Amino acid sequence: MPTMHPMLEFFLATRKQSEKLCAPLATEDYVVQPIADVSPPKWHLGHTTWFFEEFILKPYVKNYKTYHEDFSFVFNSYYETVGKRVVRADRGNLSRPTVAQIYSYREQVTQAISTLFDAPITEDVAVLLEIGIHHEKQHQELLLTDIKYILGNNPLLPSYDDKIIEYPPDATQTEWISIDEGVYEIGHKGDAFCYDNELGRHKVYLHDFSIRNTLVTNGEFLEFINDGGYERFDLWHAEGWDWVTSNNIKAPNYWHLVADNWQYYTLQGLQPIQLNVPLAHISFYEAFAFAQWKGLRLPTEFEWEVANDKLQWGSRWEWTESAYLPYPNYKKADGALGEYNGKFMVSQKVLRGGSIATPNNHTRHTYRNFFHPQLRWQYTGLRLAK
Ligand code: AVJ
Ligand code: FE
Repeated sequence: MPTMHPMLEFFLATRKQSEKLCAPLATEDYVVQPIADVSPPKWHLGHTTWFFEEFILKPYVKNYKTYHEDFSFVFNSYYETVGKRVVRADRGNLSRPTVAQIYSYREQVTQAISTLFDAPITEDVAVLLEIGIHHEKQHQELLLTDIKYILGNNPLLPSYDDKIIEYPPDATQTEWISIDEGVYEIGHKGDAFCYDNELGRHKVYLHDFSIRNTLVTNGEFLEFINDGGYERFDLWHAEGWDWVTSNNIKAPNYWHLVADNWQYYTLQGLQPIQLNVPLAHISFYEAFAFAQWKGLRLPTEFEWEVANDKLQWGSRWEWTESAYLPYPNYKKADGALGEYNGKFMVSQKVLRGGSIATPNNHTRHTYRNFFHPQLRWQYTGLRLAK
């Protein structure tokens, strides 16, 4: 029997994993969109499929028959190059196409991509396939965090799956790592896959700094809460303080005060908070205010990348002090895929690391995640620097 092409194997495993993440869901869970940032699980399943259909099957397969003419309108996320689309906040109104239709769409597209491997695949197709697979992996993280938001905002706080460990304790003792001033190289090196926003390796000068090897824990953040951190305007940015007061923020997302004790919604349902585990679900504003309260600061994305091999990381996306900007030699790709990352390089913060929701081998020490500062439905935490 001939062995399977490694890229086909990677593709099929990735397709399967998205469906596995949805296996614990009831049909009703697939449909709702509690806030605009959270997409219905069925939309993720369709959108990741559309990506392969739009960017590979339509342009490269002669006589490919599109699954449904409306699906580009329904599942295009933000590609102006491709055309009109459902506004993001309306994704929860898509009771049609049905979940069953979307699974059948997945099947047709998975099959059509597999068929491409009957002949040697071209370099163009290989490049697009690699992006498509990594794209689906990014959506697997969003799928899980969106599922958590959907179930965690259902008044019954249902559990999703008992096996996921969302709050793994750090394996090491807390220490401060000192790094000497100097000129360091930043950015991706080598032939392995990375996104365009990591490219353009370049030099950055850093002053002497220290960075903690471990993440800030729930216990440490609880001290901030108990010390009135959410009531002290002096710790916050003006924007952050407006956010706290207008949204009546008193704790990280998913924290509930139950009979004077803090509990949090987890994928296993409501549980008492554990103190010695990395904090999650905070905004950039909260990360900053906490560091202010400590008399310390957040690392920049460059400090994080340079110190990376001495850090315990990977369970949380870590807010950095860095704005999400292009590297000096950043080049946008031509066409629709130029819209993938580049057009978001304004008004967002860089997060480094990864999270318990990140698929295996998906992140790396040069990976740049990015979100607006008020968002906290991802597994966002923080690390201190000075
Ligand atoms: C890198 C997580 C900010 O959520 O838009 C998904 C990932 N890019 N489809 C996002 C992404 C294209 C992206 N983040
Ligand atoms: Fe996407």
